[in-house]
This record gives sequence, structure tokens and C-alpha cells, in this order.
Amino acid sequence: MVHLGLGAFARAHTAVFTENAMLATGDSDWGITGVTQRSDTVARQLAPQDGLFTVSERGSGAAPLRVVSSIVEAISGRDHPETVVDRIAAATTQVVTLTITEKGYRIDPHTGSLNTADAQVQADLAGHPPKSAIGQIARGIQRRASTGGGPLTVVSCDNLPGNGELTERLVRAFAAALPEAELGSLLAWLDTNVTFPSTMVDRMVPATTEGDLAAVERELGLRDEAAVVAEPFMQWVIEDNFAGDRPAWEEAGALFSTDVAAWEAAKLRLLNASHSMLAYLGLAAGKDTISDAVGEESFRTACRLMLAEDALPTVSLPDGLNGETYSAQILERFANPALGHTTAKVGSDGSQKIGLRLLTTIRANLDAGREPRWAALAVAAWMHHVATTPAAGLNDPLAAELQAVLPPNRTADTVIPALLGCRSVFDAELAADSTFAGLLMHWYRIIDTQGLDGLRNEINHG
Ligand code: CS2
Repeated sequence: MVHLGLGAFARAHTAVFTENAMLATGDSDWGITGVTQRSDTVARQLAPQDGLFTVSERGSGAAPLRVVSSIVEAISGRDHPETVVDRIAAATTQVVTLTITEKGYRIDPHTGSLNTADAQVQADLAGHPPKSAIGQIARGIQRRASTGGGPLTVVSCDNLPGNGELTERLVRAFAAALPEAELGSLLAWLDTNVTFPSTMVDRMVPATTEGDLAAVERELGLRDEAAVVAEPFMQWVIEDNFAGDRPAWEEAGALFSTDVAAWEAAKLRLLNASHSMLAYLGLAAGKDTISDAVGEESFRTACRLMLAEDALPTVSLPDGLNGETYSAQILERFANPALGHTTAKVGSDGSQKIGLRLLTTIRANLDAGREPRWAALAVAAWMHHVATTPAAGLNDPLAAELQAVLPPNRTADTVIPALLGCRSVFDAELAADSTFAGLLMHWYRIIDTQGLDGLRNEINHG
């Protein structure tokens, strides 16, 4: 396997599922070449450790420390792009998995297709050693087609609806943008040799801190620079659409399903939506972690109401998922005090997340003639975060665009119309909806002028 995006999540999820599958079946032929994207840190940490790293579970039901060995090679994609292409093309590679986060796909927010105006995508298309994930996959497949590498499966593991179809669309858009002479029969080869199953992944994995590394060192007796911390829970729902061989992930607890779209929608609009909501409410109230944010009773109430009144009535759940039970479970998982998942981390890249997590629910309610009160609170809290964070501190790929539309005098009356005008986040129809704008005004004013006391009062008695 080749894994693109060797962050903490990949180590605590893809690598663990793959090792568990091998342990369960005794088939130890699998191994992962992990590729870092923008930063080479994890490749530098893992390489001298032969790819070995520790998973430290935190919270009730945590397993003992465990050293995972399914990553057999760790390379910096930025520094060795040709090696990445070679590994994807190699006949021994059966599966490419990816966790590159929403922004890593380089989607044009206006068309939903590949952003061919992106400088990195342009360089990759022009034939430079590819550094965008989509460029790496497309170039790897191109080489594979010409060297007879055989069928390949590309598995997106990011929190995006229809992540398989999306990845396929982007790879095809990349191929179609190549000069005719280079394109050759690549699209036809893709048709018959490459599949892109969709998946839903779930495990809360915070960024590892220096304190985490020290705690692992005390317990393990070894210094592990690449250790990761994770909650005990993990889940993977996968569409069974593989072009070639794959690890027996079902033996490790993965669920193969024909209804991944419903699982993904439920996860995004229930779990990730309330995660983002807690992050922005928490940031507004000076709470550093998700467990602190959910520990504030009024925020927990707001989340519960967002789930019950806005999200659940408008999302169709997959068979086997009970909405009320799931809602209660996720709030319990957020409350895990040992995890240290920061509101800053979950609140990062909001422009890429709120559309999928919250605006879907808001649109569905408005279409049904209902007021999405609580989901609008989460969006107002995001707007407040954007408007009150110093320019250099806003962690978002659209930070410059968002800051540029904001006026110097930032009140509900100026911030809301300015941000609603941002077409990369809000479409024209939603931006023009007076019910939505009214809800945003209401909540923004409370957050901005009355802070936590005002929020408590309004959530509990409003
Ligand atoms: C979080 C997710 O950072 C975020 O945006 O909402 O990474 C979340 O922890 C995972 O999706 C849980 O599976």
C-alpha cells in the first residue's frame, strides 16, 4: 500500500486497521509506504525508527501502549516526488489510501472540480515532479499504465461526502487537463483498471504534544518521536469496490457496506458538525479543549439541540445507526478528558468544513420551512472566530480571502454581510436567505457583546 498524508490520523487509523487485519489473518504480506505531504517532519521521525511508532490510547477502555509495524517506509513527498510516483506505479502496490484533509484535494469551491488555477496543480500538470496528492496519484497511474503495473484501488479516507467519487473526478480532471500527446489512452486505462471506493473513517486523534511523547517515553522506556495519541474508539466503513487485492480489513472490524454515502453524511452532519460547533463556541469562551467546551453545560445543550432539532430530522441514517444513541455516544466521546483535543485544531480550516458539516443541515431546514437555530449558532461562532482572530493567527487556507472582505469595524452588522458575500463558502441563494441572516445576526450579537453569560442565558432560556 501507499498512503498519502502521513499525519497522526493515518498512523492511528489506517496503519492500525492494516496491522490488525494482518494479525487476524496471519497474512503478513502487506506493508505501507507512508508519504508526508507539505511538511517532512513525520518522515524524518519515522525513518530512523524503521517506521515503527507507538499508539497511546486515552480514556476509558484504553488498551495498553502498542507499537505498530505496518508502515515499512516513510518518505517525504515534497523532497522525493519521483519515488512517490514509482511506488504508486509498482506492480507490488495494490492500494493507495489517502488522508490529506479537505484542503489537500485542491477543489475549486465554485465548480467542485479540480482547481486547475492552483499553482501546485499547474506545476504538476506541466510535468514537474508532482507534489499535489491528486498530481501524485494521476502521475503514478500514468506510469503504472505504461509499465503494466495492473489494477489499482484508490481509497480516500477524508471527511468528505462521496470521497471516492470526488477523488476519481479530480484524478480524471487532472488527466483531462494534460496535453493530448501525454493523455494517450489514460482515461480508458482508468476505466478498466482503477477503482475509487468511498469510505467513512472515524477516530479522534489530536496532534501529539511534547507532553504526550514524554508520557510514552516513561511508559515504554524508549523515546518514540512518532508516537500518536488516540481515543479507544475507531470505525471504518468501506464500499466494497476494489480493483485488485486488499488487506482483510473486515477481520479488523471494518464494515463493508453498499451505503457508505449515508454513513458519511451521518458522520459529517452529526459528529463533525457538533465537533466544529463545540470548537467555535469553545474558542469564543476561551476553552482550549473540546472536552472543556462540552463540559460547559449550555454548549452541550446547544449541541444536543442542534443534533435533535436541526440535523437528525434532515439526514437519512444508514441501516444499523440509531440517531439518538449515536448523538449521545459522540457527546460522550467529546467529553473524554484524557484526549486533549484542542478547539484550535478542530476549529482550523473552517472554510473547508462548515459547508459540509453545517450548511447542508441549514439548507435542508430552510427548504423544509424550519429555522435551523442551532446550526446557525455554530456558523455565527465560526464567523466570530474569523472576525476576531488576528490576521496572522487564522489557520485556514482561505484566511487571506476571508480577512480581505472584513471591514475594520467588526460588528454583527458589518461582519455577517461581508462573510456571507464570500462565494467560496456561501452560495448566493443561502447568502440571500433572510431567515438564515436573521439567525446569524441574533447569535453573533450575543457572542460578541454578551459573551459566555449571554450565550448561557439565551441557550438555556431563549
Ligand atoms: C475533527 C475531525 O478536526 C476536525 O475537524 O472534527 O478530525 C474528527 O476528530 C474526526 O473526523 C473524528 O473521526
